[in-house]
Amino acid sequence: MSQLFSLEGKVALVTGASYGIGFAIASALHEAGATIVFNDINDEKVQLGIKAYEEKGIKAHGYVCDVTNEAQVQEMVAKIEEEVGVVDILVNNAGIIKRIPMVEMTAEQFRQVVDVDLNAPFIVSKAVIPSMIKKGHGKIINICSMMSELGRETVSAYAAAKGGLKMLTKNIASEYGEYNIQCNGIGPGYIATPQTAPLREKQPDGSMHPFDSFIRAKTPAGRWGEAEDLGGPAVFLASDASNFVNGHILYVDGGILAYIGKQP
Ligand code: NAP
Ligand code: GCO
Repeated sequence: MSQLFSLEGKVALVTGASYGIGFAIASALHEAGATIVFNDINDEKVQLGIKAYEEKGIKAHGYVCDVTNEAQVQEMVAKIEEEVGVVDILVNNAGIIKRIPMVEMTAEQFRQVVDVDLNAPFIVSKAVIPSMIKKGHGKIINICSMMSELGRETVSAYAAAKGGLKMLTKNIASEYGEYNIQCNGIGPGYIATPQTAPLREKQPDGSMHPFDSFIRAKTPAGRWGEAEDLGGPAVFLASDASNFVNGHILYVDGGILAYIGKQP
């Protein structure tokens, strides 16, 4: 059974993985035996990431690449194939959010979010699939969100992108399943990372942020998720243990989607 979850001999590319959820997922994939490749948008962040991986005993291969830029992505994937090996596992993790009331959001701001959160997973998946087909197998994991299923105030662009990412996941699964490529999603709940730090900041009087209290009441687990909570699900979807799982969004949310919420 342990062999089913082994990633020995596999090359895993995790986008935007200098820290946060991507870093935690890459660390878990390494523990299962994968060789880790990651990118970030500038060399400073890539170097910070390489150092952080080294501190965990992981020799990660870092590349500077803006995942919204198709030429940069194609060049990065070609370099990875030359310097490390063909990408067996792709985790489309890089993402941004802009919390702005929709009627105050500019079209450019909307486009920026969709560009990173939806267009980029298309661009990077398109870059790695041909070699996966040649190799006869591949795993693509798209990091979706609660907002792939639910909306809330101020996150219109993000929800539209993550909803689209859910359907892109299902379409890649449909179009490339015959080549033994499985494409699935992970839908994290509310995870304590830099992206959600503004939602957890203590109030001036030292009290909890209202959103912090709200999420704890909406989560049966009664807590925010840790990035490390996503490692096991990622190893499962990256391994042979999930070879007949395709087009599925695995929600790792402490039960938020199942729960009406604690009575105040
Ligand atoms: P984060 O802390 O903001 O990290 C995002 C990462 O993506 C950073 O390393 C960032 O690099 C990178 N990135 C952004 N734009 C990029 C681009 N154009 N090219 C390359 N890298 C880029 O976010 P996180 O909380 O770890 O979230 C990671 C993923 O999980 C995102 O897709 C997010 O939507 C999703 N997610 C998060 C939560 C949560 O509660 N935290 C829940 C569900 C889903 P820089 O630092 O250089 O900008
Ligand atoms: C927000 C949060 C969420 C989380 C995550 C939940 O402002 O509501 O940032 O969007 O990041 O996507 O799954």
